[in-house]
Amino acid sequence: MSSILAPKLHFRRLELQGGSLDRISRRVGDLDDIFHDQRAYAALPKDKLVYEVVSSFPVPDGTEGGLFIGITYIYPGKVGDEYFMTKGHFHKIRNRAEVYVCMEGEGMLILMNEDRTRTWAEKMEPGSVHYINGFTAHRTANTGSGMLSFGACWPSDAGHDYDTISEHGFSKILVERGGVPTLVDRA
Ligand code: PAN
Ligand code: ZN
Repeated sequence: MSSILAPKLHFRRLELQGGSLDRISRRVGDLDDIFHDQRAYAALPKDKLVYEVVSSFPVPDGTEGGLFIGITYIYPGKVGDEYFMTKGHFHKIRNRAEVYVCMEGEGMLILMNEDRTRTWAEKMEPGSVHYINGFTAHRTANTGSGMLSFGACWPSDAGHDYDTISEHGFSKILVERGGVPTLVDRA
């Protein structure tokens, strides 16, 4: 007789439970090359939390055909007029897609094609589901006054390419203009 296990990912409880979980905290000091306003960035305490990621890896990293599951929690805040956001990445294996499901808060999923000619955004709200095509860089920004939490599911062989984004950035940034999140060309 097989036992019935409680789900490890629970959207309504906003948590992953049990098993071996990987936890990453990203603080202001870890994000020195992503925000455009370097003066505002320098004024923030380096140990201030910007986001946390809790991930479950049911199969070894690099396994073809498996899936990883994670929850990202982004704190509310801004660096100058730019919202707190994730580093952003392409998948190392470029054609690997991903799904995000927003659980709480307000945010924007910022997407960019591989040759950087197009950057666009999708609004995230509780329950919204986002299909991220392969070959597409992705990052999320918290545009609200509370936490932004979302679940993610991606192929276990996708890998993360952060270097391309830390070197070149996205071609547009998401800033507040008159209280409204607005994508603008980088100066
Ligand atoms: C997500 C992201 C998570 C944190 O799980 O890894 O939101 O963003 P960064 O990895 O860009 O810091 C995902 O897209 N995984 O593939
Ligand atoms: Zn990803």
